[in-house]
Amino acid sequence: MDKRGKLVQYVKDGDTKNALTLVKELASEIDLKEMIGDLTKGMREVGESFEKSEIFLPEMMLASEALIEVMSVLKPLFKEKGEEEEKIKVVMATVKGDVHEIGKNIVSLVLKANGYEIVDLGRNVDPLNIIKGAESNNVKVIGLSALMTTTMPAQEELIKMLKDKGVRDKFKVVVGGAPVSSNWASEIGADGYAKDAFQAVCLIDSILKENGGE
Ligand code: B12
Repeated sequence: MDKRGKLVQYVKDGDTKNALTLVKELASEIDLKEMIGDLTKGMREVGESFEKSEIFLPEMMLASEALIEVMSVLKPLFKEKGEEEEKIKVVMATVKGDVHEIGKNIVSLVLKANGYEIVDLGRNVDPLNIIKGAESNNVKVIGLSALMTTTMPAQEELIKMLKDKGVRDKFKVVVGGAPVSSNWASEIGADGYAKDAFQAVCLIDSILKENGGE
């Protein structure tokens, strides 16, 4: 197994100590995009083992802690673009009832590195608070993460609320998370879906371009 494979394995095993040693060693030679792709895949495999009862909640928690630590080492490698110019603001949140935040945090990091300003509202956020956050920060885009089939409907709920309040046109709503798909996005009337953080940048860039070349 190469070093990248080993890092993913340490994370999956929740072996934070070895994962940290290795990621520090790899940090200068790492392709961030591939690394995050590998780690995301690794964590989905952790989820599959959990589902099959091969591992239990404490192991899933250890793996997520290891990934959070690894991400804190990788974070400084994401350099922010466009320091001076006025940045387009994006609100990011994990929906109500859902505490999964690693994916949202990675999407936020990668968007930041690509010139967006992120207003991170956290996890388990009530749709009304997401709308309030979007309005008060004057954002153009709302990004909603949902990691469970049971919390995906909260993405739909938010879009309905925007419509009911007559402000649907003020925001572009993009959705993501492991169980989310482009079909789901169209079904609930979202403006787009991206399967990972890097595609999220392309998606938001293109939506905003369509919308008047910003
Ligand atoms: C780590 C993890 C946890 C951690 C979360 C820690 C944290 N601080 O975030 C802990 C241990 C706390 C946890 C708890 C639970 N979990 Co959990 N968890 C996972 C696991 C293994 C990995 C998630 C993850 O971090 N992946 C790594 C990141 C990088 O990937 P990602 O989130 O998919 O994000 C990428 C893309 O999806 C995308 N993306 C993400 N968000 C967004 C948003 C936008 C706008 C866009 C464009 C893109 C985008 O970009 C990201 C980066 O490329 C998943 C398995 C899986 N299939 O994902 C289960 C999983 C999601 N959990 C599951 C369950 C059941 C639970 C619990 C209910 C367990 C329990 N009995 O308590 C609780 C949930 C409590 C709650 N109310 O939320 C189930 C959900 C099943 C379902 N109903 O659909 C899963 C699928 C595991 C399984 N197969 O059974 N979990």
